[in-house]
Amino acid sequence: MDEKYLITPAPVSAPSKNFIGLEEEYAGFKKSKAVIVSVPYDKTTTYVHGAKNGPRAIIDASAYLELYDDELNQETYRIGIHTLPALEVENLPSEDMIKKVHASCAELLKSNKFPVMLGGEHSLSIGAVSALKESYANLSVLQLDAHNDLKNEYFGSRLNHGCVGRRISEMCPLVQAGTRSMSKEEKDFLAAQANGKARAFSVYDILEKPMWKDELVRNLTESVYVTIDLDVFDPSLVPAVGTPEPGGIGWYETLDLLREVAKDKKIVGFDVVELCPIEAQVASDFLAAKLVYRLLGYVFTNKK
Ligand SMILES: [Mn+2]
Repeated sequence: MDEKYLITPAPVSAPSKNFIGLEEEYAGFKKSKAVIVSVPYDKTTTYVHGAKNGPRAIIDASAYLELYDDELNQETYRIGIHTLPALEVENLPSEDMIKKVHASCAELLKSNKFPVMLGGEHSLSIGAVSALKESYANLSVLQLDAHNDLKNEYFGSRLNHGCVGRRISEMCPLVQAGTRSMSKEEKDFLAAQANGKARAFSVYDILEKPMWKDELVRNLTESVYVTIDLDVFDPSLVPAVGTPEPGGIGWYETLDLLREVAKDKKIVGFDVVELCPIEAQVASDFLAAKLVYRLLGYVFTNKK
């Protein structure tokens, strides 16, 4: 075969530094309601490395999204979406990365901005949640993830991506969905939480309990931070993650859940994490970008 057919074509235009390629009119900080914070970090990754390239890939892919959202019949970008330069965290120890995320998030909340964090590995959520907790006393967290991440310590660190759920549950109520992989320690921790701070709706609940979504929403408080580990999706849909798990949920199921939560609760920020881009496999990057834009749409529907 002619060699040229084996080469991935380069994108036709240079990628924008702004999410969804927005022009300054809608991307300036002052007028923007939402702000994108990139956290290119993957120091505690345990399987496939490369999540530090996730934020860049999401922003690059977002340039190819339609500005008009055909599900919501609205042009969500009109709320203003500012894209900050990526946080300089790549070589920091986890605790310093988390401190930087906390500071950035707290700063945005002070300016009345809606924070959207792009990962990077999941531990960044600890910094975001701790900042939001200072502004919203009645905060709870919805975690979409294949993994419960409830280990007290993993590979010698309490701030490993496998511990993020556990750390969040120490700050506020935690509700998980789409989980399908845990250790015995995590199982025991969850079982001891009958009236406690962590609740998981596994893929088995989703498959077997028709009312799982209502129950999930009831377990959330009024203000909700959403953290989406992209491995919650089935790996046939999103193969570009560091720790793929078979049997994940689909695009429409995920949107149904997020739409419902956005309708009933006040979503006060979210993150999309663990994208570990695979060269020439842009479907994962594009899904992540579209998910960010759609979720912003749900949050700001009729609130333009
Ligand atoms: Mn995960």
